[in-house]
Amino acid sequence: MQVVTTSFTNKTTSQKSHLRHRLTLLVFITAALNPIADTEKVAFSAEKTNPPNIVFILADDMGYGDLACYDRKDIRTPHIDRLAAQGVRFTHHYANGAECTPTRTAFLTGRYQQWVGGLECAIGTGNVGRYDDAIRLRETHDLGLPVEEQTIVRLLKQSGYATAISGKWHLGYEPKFAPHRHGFDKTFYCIGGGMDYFHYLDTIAGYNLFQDGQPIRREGYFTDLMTDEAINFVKKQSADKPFFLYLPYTTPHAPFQGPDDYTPDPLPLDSPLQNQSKAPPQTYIAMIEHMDKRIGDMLRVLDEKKISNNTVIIFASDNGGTRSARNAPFSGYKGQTYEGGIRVPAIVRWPSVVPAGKVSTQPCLTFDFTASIARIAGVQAAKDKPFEGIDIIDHVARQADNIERTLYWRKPRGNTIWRGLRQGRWKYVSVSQQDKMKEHLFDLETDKQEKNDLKSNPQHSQKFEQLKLLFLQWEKKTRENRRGRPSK
Ligand SMILES: [Ca+2]
Repeated sequence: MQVVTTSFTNKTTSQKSHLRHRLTLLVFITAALNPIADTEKVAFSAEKTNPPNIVFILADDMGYGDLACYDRKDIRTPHIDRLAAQGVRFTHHYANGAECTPTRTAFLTGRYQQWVGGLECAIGTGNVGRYDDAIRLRETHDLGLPVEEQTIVRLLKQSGYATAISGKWHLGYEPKFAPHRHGFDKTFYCIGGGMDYFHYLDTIAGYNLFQDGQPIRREGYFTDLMTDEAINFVKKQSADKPFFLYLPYTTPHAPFQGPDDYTPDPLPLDSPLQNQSKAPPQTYIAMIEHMDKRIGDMLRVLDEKKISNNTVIIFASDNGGTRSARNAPFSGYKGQTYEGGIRVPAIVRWPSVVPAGKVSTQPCLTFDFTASIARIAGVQAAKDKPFEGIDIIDHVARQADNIERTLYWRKPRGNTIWRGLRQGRWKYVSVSQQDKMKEHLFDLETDKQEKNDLKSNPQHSQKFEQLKLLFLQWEKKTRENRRGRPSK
């Protein structure tokens, strides 16, 4: 029987020893009284000497229906599927943002990305994707995640975790935003939103591969390089110190290059493979299958080190899929607040705490994992920057009933602003372009595809007005303190 912590606090050696005896006793008593109580009931009454390791794996632009365990028939993802079989798979999980940067901001800060300012849409090279706040911040070289922001990584490091990122950063090009300034002990990353997988150049031919803020030369397919770095980090960890590994893959983000698609010269900037909407289907599949294979290598290392039972693995995607993805059964794409742009796969495996083979229908967001990680590690947010998510891992570990929540999305890009709000079965969606605005009310329970707009239906017009008002109140609240706003 495995027993794990849910309320770790720093303990002295004698306290740990005492706890170990208490724990052993508790396990035997519980097992004797109830032979089937081998998971959540025991788990949440016991403590363990060490908090678990945490691995957060993020796919990039993976659609809701892009994995075999999410019903994609033409792809093989046995290792991610195994995580789902051994843990909980979420069917109502959402990315905090409809694009890369915002979701990463929300995950690391544990709060709506809107509070930070400038990071509500992907940071692009040149002026790609910018909007008012982001343009102002770029002009003063302030477009990125400021080191003054609270991150879960720094909190984990301060509490004794070894911390590493291997993968995609995308939270600022300026050196002052580099991940080693945010609490990561070890860093290996591509700095931008998408790059040639073999030559590490982005769409303006900027060099993207970095370590601790410095460009670094490597050879190989980026999915392999980052997994190898991560595996080396895990192999070096000692049993007496927990680790947090942030593993944000660039897969299956454009450009579309599989592991066997090496070319001596960099991909031309006008190559059709740079177009995120037009992936050759077999290349797209090869990219995901290779990521899955390498995740399998990581899982094997955890097994070899005999730490799988004490390692929480979280897998999610940073936003909905592009037109190259399978977003079924939803409509809409990356960048939009229709379900296809924000609802994504998510899986948690934590043997003996999180029940195996379960499916959760609890609506949840990326930053719920931040709240869970904080609780698991016994760290707390500053009073003036509380985490805004719920402890979703505790929720599924307890097999608690679904709770009603109100979830918000907002994504400006140029002059276009996408808005979204979900409350229970109801969804408010709007998109505005300067003075033009389209608004909708959908009932997700009967209309997953968001095709049947109910805002003008007299039976539901009150619900529409109520959700719209809620959204406007939230928008106003988050807008007032944002960086990048003109001073009053
Ligand atoms: Ca993305």
